[in-house]
This record gives sequence, C-alpha cells and structure tokens, in this order.
Amino acid sequence: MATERILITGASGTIGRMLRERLRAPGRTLRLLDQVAPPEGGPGEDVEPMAGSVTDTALLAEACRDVDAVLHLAALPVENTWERILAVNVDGTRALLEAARGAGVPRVVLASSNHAAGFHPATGTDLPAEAAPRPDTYYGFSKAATEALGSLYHSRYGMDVLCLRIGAYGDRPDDERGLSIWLSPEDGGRLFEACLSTPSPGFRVVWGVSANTRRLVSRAEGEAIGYHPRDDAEVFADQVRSFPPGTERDFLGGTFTTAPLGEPM
Ligand code: 15L
Repeated sequence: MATERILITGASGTIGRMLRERLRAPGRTLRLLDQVAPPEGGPGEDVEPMAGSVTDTALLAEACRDVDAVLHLAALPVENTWERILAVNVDGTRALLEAARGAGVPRVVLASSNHAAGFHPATGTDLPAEAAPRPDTYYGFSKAATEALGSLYHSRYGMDVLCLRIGAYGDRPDDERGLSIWLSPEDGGRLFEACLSTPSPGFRVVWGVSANTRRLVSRAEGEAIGYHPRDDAEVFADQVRSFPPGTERDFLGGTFTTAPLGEPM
C-alpha cells in the first residue's frame, strides 16, 4: 500500500489532538507539528512529531517535504492584539501556503472559523459557506484573510484548498448558541477525512458544524465533498446555558461580536 503523509500544524491543540486519534489509518503517516513536539507514537501509530513555529519558514519547508496534504490548524484561537494576530494567523498562514507550494503539496485544508462571518444575522437555516466575510474580531478578520490567501494560492498555483468555517467545537455544546453551530469530535473527524478524500475539490469553503436541528448555516457545501455529519446538538438542549438578553444572540459570532477588539481573551 502506498504511504500517504499528512502534515498537521497546531497538532497539540484541541482539534489537532482529536484528528491525531481519528485520522490514524493503515498506510498513512501523520507528521505532527507544534511549538513543543507532540508525544511520540504509541503502538500501531505512525507519527512524526516535529517542534517549531509557523513563523519559521525554513522549518515549514522541512515540514512540508514529501507531504500529500496539510491540515493547517496552527493559529491563535481567539481574539488577541492586532500585531499577534497578524504575525501568527495571517503571516503564519501565508508562510505555510508558500512552503506547501514550494514542496509541491497538492492539497491544503485551512482551519477558518464561524467568526470570519460572525456579524451575519443569526436567522434562517442556510447561510451559504461562501457568504461574504463579516468578521466579528481581529481574530475573525484573520480567518477571512486565511480564506482569501487560500483562494489566491488555488488560483495562482492550482493547489486544492479547502477552508473550514468551524463552529463551536467540543464534546458537547456549552450554551444556546452551540445548539446551532456545535461541531462534535466524531463529525470533526468525518469532516477532515472528507477534505482529504474528496476528488479534485479546487477551492472550497465549507461550514464545520454537526447535523444540528437548529442549524443556521448551509449543509450543501459539506455534502458536496462527502461530509455527512451525524451528531445533533439538540440532544443536549435541556443541559446548555441560555444566552443573556442582549445583541449577542442576534449574530452568528455570539459573544465575539461584543468582545473588545484587540484584547486577548
Ligand atoms: C472559534 O473560532 C474559536 O477558535 C473557539 O475557541 C470558539 O470560540 C469557537 O470559535 C466558537 O465560536 O465557539
């Protein structure tokens, strides 16, 4: 069986650890990059831990060598100062795409976020995945920039690039908003697996949410790449915190829409 090598940046983060477990497969090597090298593989695990930063271009060139696909998760995950957001999330994504291009990596999956579109009203059930960016924070801006960079590298160099507007990821939804935009770990695994296996996707933007009854966003783009989510936040409906009264319930991005800009969360 031919070996496939997948680079995961930000491999020690919440989603990276989930993917390490779920993307394990015969004939597949997971190269795991984070600032501190992730733990070595256990029995039956084919992993290549690497340590370094997404701002280090020489390291990224090394990390992308002989890789079939990159899952780029490394980023500041919430609001931060403008300078830090630009350095890690925007410059880091450009550096990663540039390294992937240089190494001839044919496919890159970029972790975007619902916060790239956080100021879209929380109404309806089918906001398209390519709805115009309406960022709610500098963080949300950086995810819109991530998508735009992905589009640029696809158009210039023909790389397959899939951008995932990930919702509220976790074992269970925390609050009322999560009933609409929760992404479960099992569906997260299904989503990234679909991104790796769908043939010739070109450039795509897809919502990263589960099959939630109260969904606000379109499932069509996910279905088109073979992502068929199975979990529904509704089963937790009587256990979640309700929203306080205020504007936060009016927008997709929830509390991010009122968080002070540029203040680390
Ligand atoms: C995100 O993009 C963040 O990375 C995560 O920490 C959560 O805040 C999530 O969105 C969310 O919207 O709940």
